[in-house]
Amino acid sequence: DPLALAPLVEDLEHWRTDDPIARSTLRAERDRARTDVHSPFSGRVVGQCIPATSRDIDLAIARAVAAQPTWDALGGEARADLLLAASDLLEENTARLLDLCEREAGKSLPDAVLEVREAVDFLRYYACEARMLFGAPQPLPGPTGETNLLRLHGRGVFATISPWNFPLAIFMGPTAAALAAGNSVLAKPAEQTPLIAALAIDLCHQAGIPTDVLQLVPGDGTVGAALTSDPRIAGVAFTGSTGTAQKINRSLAAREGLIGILIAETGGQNAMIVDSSALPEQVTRDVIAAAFQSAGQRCSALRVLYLQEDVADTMLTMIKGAFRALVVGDPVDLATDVGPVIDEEAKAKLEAHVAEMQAAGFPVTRLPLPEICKDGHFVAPTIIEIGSILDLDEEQFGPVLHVVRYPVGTMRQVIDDINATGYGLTLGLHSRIAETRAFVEAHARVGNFYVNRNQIGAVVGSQPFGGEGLSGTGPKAGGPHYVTRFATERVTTIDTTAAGGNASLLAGG
Ligand code: UN1
Repeated sequence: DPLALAPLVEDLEHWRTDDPIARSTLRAERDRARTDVHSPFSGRVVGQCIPATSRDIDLAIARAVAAQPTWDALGGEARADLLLAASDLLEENTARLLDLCEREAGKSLPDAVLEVREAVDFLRYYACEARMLFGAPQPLPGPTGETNLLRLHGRGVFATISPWNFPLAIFMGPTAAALAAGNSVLAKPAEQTPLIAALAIDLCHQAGIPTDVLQLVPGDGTVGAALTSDPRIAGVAFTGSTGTAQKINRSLAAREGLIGILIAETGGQNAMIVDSSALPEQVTRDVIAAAFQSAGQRCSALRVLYLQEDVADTMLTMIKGAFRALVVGDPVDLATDVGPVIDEEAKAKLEAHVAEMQAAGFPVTRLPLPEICKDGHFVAPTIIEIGSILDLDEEQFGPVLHVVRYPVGTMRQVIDDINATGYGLTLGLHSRIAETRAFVEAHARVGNFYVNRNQIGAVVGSQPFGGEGLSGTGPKAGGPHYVTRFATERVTTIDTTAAGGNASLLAGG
């Protein structure tokens, strides 16, 4: 497939080597290392990827280090212009991006549309931040006879390591933020979704972002490990599992050299609490969306639904009715609600969980899978009734919803149990009682609290997204404190009395 293959192969070419003999050896090596990228729906080959070798990574870092000071010195205005140009090009190429999102990541069309929208929004939001925060220095108050100026600068080279479940939005988001702040970036897409990432990087280069400032480094976990253990990397922005974030943290800490920073957005064990004042139709709609949209493959997705005991039967009957109407199938088909999960490993893990819960005696309801699903990595949407969130040991990243019934008057216990998981990403509440809302808001340790709506689909700029505890380091993506975390602060203090009291002479420029 030339569409999917071209950008990746061509893009990698230019940072290999200028020596023709070494080049042909590398080309041969590289051809041997080619890996196929498969569709999660059909298993067919969508394109190919050539993973970065350790030599590629070494060269890429050297180039990124050399290019960074010029990029930083360009200033926020100029960087914003380039990021905005990139956002326009992404938007113009929506059709190509949607196509890859569906075929490479198995996303449904509505999900793919939102994905492209979010990537464009991230670029524009961080461009505006670059303009506001990385322009003129900020004067700070001080004693008479002194001028103090605060400037923000890039930290150096950032590695952005992104997940397959948002192969464009969360690939572009942290990358755009790091660029906005004046860093050069080595962007490592998820091993399963390098093709859409390659196209996005190509579009950024076409928009004028220099090729040494932004480089694609595709590959598996060994590529990520090579990046995070390199002492020239100033920071890592990672989205993925809590376990991998902990590994990256150790890898950064073990290096001799820069004290690197980690910005991590990780997993969740997200709950929704529904009391007897909630509207059943609204609850049904929001539960179905939050648990099963994107085949449950969002870190924001609903995993454990807490239903107040006295309304639980009614609610569950309605939810199961809507659940049975879900269409599982080809993500390209407009009627499809639930597509495949990303790969065989993800499927096996989810199936093992369902089997284990069944064996433990928890009631399990599953949808039958239609014939069209036979070649793909499909997991039948599943509802499992359990006793408490603490019956679960880890996040299940797929279309599996757990349901708990809680007695009236035990809200404190419910919140304590949710907090006891150690995660703190999203929490939903369906209640029309203001005191209940205030109580949950005061006691739940979560990053994003959603009341009387579903808990997925955070909007850039309006709902900055990210968790606490095991769910991540913050700051929240798409929020006002994000870009500054990618920057260092420098303060210039000038004694204006020593210079004859002429503050303007020194402070200018
Ligand atoms: C993720 O799944 O890695 O709000 C996080 C949402 C998305 C979640 C992204 N922004 O549903």
